[in-house]
Amino acid sequence: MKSRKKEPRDMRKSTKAIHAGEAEHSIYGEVSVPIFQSSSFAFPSAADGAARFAGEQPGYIYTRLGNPTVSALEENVAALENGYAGIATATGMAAVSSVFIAFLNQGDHVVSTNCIYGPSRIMLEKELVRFGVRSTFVDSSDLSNVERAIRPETKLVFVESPMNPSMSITDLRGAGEIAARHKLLYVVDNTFASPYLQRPLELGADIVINSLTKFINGHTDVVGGMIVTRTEENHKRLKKIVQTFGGTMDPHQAWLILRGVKTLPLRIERAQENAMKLADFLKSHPKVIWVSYPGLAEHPQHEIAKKQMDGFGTMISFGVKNGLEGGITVMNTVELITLAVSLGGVESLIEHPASMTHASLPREQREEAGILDELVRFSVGCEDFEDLREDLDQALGAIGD
Ligand code: LCS
Repeated sequence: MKSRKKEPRDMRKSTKAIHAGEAEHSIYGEVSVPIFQSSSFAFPSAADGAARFAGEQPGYIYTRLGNPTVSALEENVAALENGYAGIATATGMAAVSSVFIAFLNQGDHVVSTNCIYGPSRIMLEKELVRFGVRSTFVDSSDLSNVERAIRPETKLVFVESPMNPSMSITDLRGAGEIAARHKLLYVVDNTFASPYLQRPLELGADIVINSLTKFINGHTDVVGGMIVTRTEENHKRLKKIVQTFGGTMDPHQAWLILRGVKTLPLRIERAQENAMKLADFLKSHPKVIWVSYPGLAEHPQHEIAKKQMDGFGTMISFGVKNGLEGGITVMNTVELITLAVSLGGVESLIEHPASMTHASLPREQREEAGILDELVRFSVGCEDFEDLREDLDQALGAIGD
């Protein structure tokens, strides 16, 4: 293959999604990055082996420590996020746990968004507390709550925006300014937007996490995670932790995700167009009480979303009449739209956070985070808008008056 003049970092984002990470030089001129399905890599000599272990010579050693197919995906997502480098992990949760393990010590304190993916909150609140790490959960859509929660022992600020599942937005640059003023590590979970729509590292984040299971892979067939840092120092620390604790990615998994990421821009553009039209449709539906979609002018953080995102995304939350019962009716009545957790795939999925993804949280915490019984979470896919509208309409029609 001819070497390209343009570095991936200098490409525009759709070009990055397709080309970043592809091998610059290949033996056979293969266009698709191959699956290097090998757990170990031979050294030309004992001296080369020693030099690779010492980090003095490039080259692979062992797949838990690094693999060419996995590296290609890491380069791709790091380019999309405009970061220093990426570290692929087995799942999104492996990315979240690796960041906490790498940077939190006994006695440290975390300030986190209160409306985050349920297991991320459980990790902080129930597991890391065993190691002496305390956390405070606040509504970070109001930055004064973040500022007020900071203590002398605070080490890290953890933000998810848009929030899962309320779709509230945090001013990412503003949160970054607070973190920087207090010299705190600022970590953003970018899963709900993806780097195609939002790049937290450009807004002051030190570290960005993505569950690749969602938009980046986009086909609801693989799990995976990625950590991208702004600095080499944080990258090195995290790399050591991920390699040592072992939550690394398999090459076949990486190859499938590389295949998915190439169409990230196309998928998001299409699904986002559907989402805007469906949010308008839901807003005027008699069985719907409220709709939370950042693209609606009445969304409380619509202006911030406009400023920090390149589009409003494909996730909609809405409240239906008759509370829990109404939500269950919708979920049992949809035909085309699939009742399943997860999000960001080509197919539309619907779920009920209070009884599914966020059921592990006590009711009081759920309600404080806006996760009401009536809340239905809708991941809009790439189907035809009219088919989705008809399906939603018949399912909402089944809710009693
Ligand atoms: N961060 C966010 C914001 C997520 O939504 C999820 C998964 C994760 C991290 C963890 O990623 P995983 O380990 O599953 O790759 N969210 C899910 C959800 O809302 N429904 O099903 C999974």
